[in-house]
Amino acid sequence: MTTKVITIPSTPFAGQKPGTSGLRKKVSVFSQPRYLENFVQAIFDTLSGQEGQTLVLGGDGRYYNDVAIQTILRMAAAAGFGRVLVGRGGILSTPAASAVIRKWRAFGGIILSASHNPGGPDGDFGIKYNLGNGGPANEGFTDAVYLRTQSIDAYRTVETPDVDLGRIDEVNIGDMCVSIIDPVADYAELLESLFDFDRIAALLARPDFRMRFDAMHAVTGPYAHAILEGRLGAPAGTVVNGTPLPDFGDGHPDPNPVYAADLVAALADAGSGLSFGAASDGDGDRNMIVGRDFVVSPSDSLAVLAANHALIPAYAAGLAGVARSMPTSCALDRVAEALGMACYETPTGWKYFGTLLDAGKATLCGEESAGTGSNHVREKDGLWAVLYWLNILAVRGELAEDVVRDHWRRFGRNVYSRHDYEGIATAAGDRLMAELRDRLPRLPGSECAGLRIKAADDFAYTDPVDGSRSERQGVRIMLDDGSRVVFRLSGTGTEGATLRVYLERYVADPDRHEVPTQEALAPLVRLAETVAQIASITGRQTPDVIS
Ligand code: VG1
Ligand code: CO
Repeated sequence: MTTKVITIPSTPFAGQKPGTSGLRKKVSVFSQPRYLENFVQAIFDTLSGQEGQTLVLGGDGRYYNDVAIQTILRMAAAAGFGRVLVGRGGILSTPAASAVIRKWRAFGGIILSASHNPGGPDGDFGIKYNLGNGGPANEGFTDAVYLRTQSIDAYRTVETPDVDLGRIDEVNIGDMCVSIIDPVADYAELLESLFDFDRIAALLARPDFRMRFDAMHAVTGPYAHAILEGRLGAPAGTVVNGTPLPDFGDGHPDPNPVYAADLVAALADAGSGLSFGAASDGDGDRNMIVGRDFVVSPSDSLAVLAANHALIPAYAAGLAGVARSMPTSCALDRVAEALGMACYETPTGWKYFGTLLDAGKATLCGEESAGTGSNHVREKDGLWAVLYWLNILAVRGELAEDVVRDHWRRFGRNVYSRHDYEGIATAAGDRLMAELRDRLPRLPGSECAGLRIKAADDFAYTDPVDGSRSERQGVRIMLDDGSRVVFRLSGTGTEGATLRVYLERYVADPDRHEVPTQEALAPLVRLAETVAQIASITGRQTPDVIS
């Protein structure tokens, strides 16, 4: 059965430029006629050789997911794909989509998500394309898509009723088969192959160990229910907020101490009886790890995972190397040095880890923004990180806070924090960065807020595998004692600009490891303010989110 392809004339929209992780805009922008269609057509026009191939399609279930999926199914049929694997209900977490692409050797995938950004009619929507390796398309591809959106004059689709995505099934749109798959099964099977599920199950069965996983009303709910409470036998109720809602229950599905304050408070309350807490974000690729009255810094978490790799079945034979994004703390570098492993430093965003993972240069990767992952997929993976932690705790017989404190004793502590100034005027953000960049040549050797600056630059990266170059990836200010302040503008926001200030200071002395983070970093905060003139340029005295 063939269905007639129809060509609908269109004209370009300005600003369809993918950021750190795909194109993210307000729902009101995405739902304009032809907006989504133009972008999807630009992706398909940038591809070649997709005829008869398989596309993976799914999203985090946010508002507009259902509408967008039907549009993309029609356009995929018009573009000549042979098959689309779509998660039941249109659901696929970002790491699960990556796992499905890899397992079924798909040509690529489209993931609908704005990650941790709020959802609902007034919230955000997003879309990104992943390649056949399961990872986000590289900058070369996203630049080409953007270029195409600027000259697009039509999109192609077919006329067909909506596909019922509510049950596992196979239906045809013209010659293209739509396979509606269980969104959890392939992913759960993959995780089970990496970790010691028996030991984790034994830990979860102990009466003195109680865990809470907060799915934040976002996509990990069904995954966490199936894996933690299903396969691993954790008591019912371990997973909270486990039903994905289109507006995330009006919440902000960003697992940090501000937006996951309930979880942090529960773990700080001795009366709760909880010993371990975890959370994930809108699309399931981020993780938060919480001990008793102890929030594990994501940078520390990455370093702990690397240092304990020998305890995990999948990584016991050794890690090829590790990688972190530039603003992520250097705690990982200390582990790599001690264990004699290569450590790579990439720009912000998971797409830069893909070549290192594909080339077998890195096994574990991570970012300060609560994303960690490995070569099992090509995305960061929230539940993977949680299971990795549980596996460590099960083998070591310790709690998360003890594991981290022990890590600090062994490697020293990289005290770390990120300060976000959200929703500042775009012009103010641009001016702040431009003035900082202008000042760069004069900073080395100078003194600022009582601290001597050793070096300062704008981070640039040459991919060691494919030689591609990425410039202007963040201003770094380095001090003599290894402390750093990094400035960059977010590439995932949809309103104004968000300034991120990353602060790091190394503390070797074990007697000073318990110093409160913000207190230890106060001199660097003063330096950041002075050198970047944050208050006078942005009008903000304090950050909106401290993580
Ligand atoms: C942020 C994080 C970055 C992460 C990106 C996507 O980007 O800082 O580390 O890779 O979000 O994560 P930015 O440009 O806003 O700083 V997710 O979970 O939103 O896909
Ligand atoms: Co995310």
